[in-house]
Amino acid sequence: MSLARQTARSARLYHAAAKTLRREIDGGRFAETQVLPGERALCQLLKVSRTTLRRAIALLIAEGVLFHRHGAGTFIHRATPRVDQPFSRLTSFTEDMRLRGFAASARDLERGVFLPTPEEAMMLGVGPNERVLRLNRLRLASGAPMAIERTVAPLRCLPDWDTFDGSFYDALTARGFKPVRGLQRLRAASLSDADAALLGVAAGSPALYIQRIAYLADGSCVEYTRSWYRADAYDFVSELTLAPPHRKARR
Ligand code: 16G
Repeated sequence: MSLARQTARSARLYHAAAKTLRREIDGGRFAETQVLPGERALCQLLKVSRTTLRRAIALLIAEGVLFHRHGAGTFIHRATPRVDQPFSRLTSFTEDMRLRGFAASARDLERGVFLPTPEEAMMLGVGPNERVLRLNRLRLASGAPMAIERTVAPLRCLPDWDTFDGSFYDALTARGFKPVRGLQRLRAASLSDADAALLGVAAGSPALYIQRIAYLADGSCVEYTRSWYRADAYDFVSELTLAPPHRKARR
């Protein structure tokens, strides 16, 4: 192979490796840590040689995706996105993040089919013997952990619960179960040690705890979700209007 062709081939290889590594970072593969894994693990993951990996890393450092701290290793540059979230629109996490230019992703913490707890049955309006899907996920925006969502939904709305990927709302909509109305309440909470670790913040950090019940057009309930949003990443914003004036009752 001529020298020019060899150089072009190696450039293609490390650009492709850099692209894959960036996609993995955005998809949340290394969400729980800021330190990039060691060379050996990365070579295995990307199926490239050390030389290609080092060049890919150099490229991502030049692009500001990674940074090097002398003596400490290579780190992922992860500015926590700060998001203004309207409080009165029924949107999905994926949609919210897309609108703000972030790539939404999810990491399953638990996914399975269960009988509902009495609280879940009550919230969903299902009988104690109707099976429900339980879906607990860490939600990420361009690789940065933003929220933990614990969802239950009637299994009949998502019978292929074990194979769907990506947006829960998109999956429901594609199966004819589009959520069209929701009820939501929010309060302050502090994160448990385990949830704080998943979100990459100190134990006991504040969170916005949100409960959402969403309904289908026929009035039946399609999800009951409890979410813990990082308090340092979210501002919930709502529009205020004057209450309609009270009318005097006619005699
Ligand atoms: C939002 C909802 C959550 C819903 C999820 C679906 C809040 C507080 N919660 O995060 O109830 O299950 O979106 O997102 O807004 P997905 O379609 O991206 O999976």
